[in-house]
Amino acid sequence: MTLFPRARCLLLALIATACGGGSSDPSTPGNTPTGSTGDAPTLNRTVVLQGLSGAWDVAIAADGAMFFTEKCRGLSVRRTDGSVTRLFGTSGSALVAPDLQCEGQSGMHGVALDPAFATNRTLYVYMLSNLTTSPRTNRVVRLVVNDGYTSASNRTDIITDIAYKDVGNAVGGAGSHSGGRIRFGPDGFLYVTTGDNHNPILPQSPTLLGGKVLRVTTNGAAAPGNTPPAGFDARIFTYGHRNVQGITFRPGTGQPFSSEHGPNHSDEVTPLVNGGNGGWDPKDRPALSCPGGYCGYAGNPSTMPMTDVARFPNAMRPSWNNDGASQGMGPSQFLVGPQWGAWNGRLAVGIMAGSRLKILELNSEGTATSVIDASLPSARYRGLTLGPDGNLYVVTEDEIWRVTPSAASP
Ligand SMILES: [Ca+2]
Repeated sequence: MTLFPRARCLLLALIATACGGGSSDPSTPGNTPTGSTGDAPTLNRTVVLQGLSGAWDVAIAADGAMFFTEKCRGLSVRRTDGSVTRLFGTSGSALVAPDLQCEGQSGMHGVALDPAFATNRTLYVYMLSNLTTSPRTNRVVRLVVNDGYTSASNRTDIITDIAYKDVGNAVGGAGSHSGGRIRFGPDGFLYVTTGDNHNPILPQSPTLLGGKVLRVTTNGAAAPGNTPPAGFDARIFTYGHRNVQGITFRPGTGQPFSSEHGPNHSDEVTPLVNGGNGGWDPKDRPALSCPGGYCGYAGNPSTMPMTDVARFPNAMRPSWNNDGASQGMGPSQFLVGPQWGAWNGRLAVGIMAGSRLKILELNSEGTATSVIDASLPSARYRGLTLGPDGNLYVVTEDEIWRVTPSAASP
């Protein structure tokens, strides 16, 4: 492992494509291992869309059509000729969703294409809806888009009971911690990430769907093979999460990895295990002062850990946490294909408040052994998707980029 002093790193940034972060032992919580820079691919960035408002996620069809969401507007599509149609959302959309709500962190979030999209034209979005009141809920909605990408139809709400923070309180406003990334795994099932709503009981609740990763069929039913503990909702794949903003699948093994915010410390990337507990439990901490009973912001990595191995000795261990501080970890996406050179198989993680893209090298257990910053502009890295063209699509608040790699010469 090569360590570069900061000044040299800045200089090298002019000619190389990535620079190392911190240093020291990756096995020690709070430390960031440093990667080498010499074998990174060259990254060419194209701004595909700009002037967006609260852009959140993107999905690319095999023919190049680009679906994207904006939190307070809904789902749109950019055709390959560059023209854009608002498909599903607020007034002005081809299919209006009068129940779509936009509040705090919540609104229209993830978008995913059905594995058979090319033939069934089916896709899915995650959104806050007021169809269920007191409290409102987050939903997963299935849609069909026509061949010309000009209209959406056949709305079917396949999950209607994902917890939502309906009322603000001392620790945050309504709409906080809604999760919202949706991705199909290589097993053909839809993984749905949710958040804890600042509700102390949600992450460890066996029946409430906040603070979870769900694994469901295209009808929203529990996927066969889920193994949550007895008494749990059968749609639950993993539980004990805080606010999962990213999920991606390791090439080769297909293991899902999550990425989620920490409470002012300990953003986490976690290799998920079917039925596993992420170890987040922000309740019943008598030593802490917990407004509304939510201890999530009250402690430190020892007194309010993101992964409480004292309470839950078998909790899933994170493969990496972010410097002991929270910098707003958002989406994650494995990079796949020879065009990525030495980064083929590495994990890209978007950092929002920290405004950068991290590239993690993982060992066979999924533990990060190298972490570097990609040489890309500062931005809120809100969404990441690998397109069928092998390029990385990046969603910031107001733009979508296509990042095309060129592998370094051997
Ligand atoms: Ca955890």
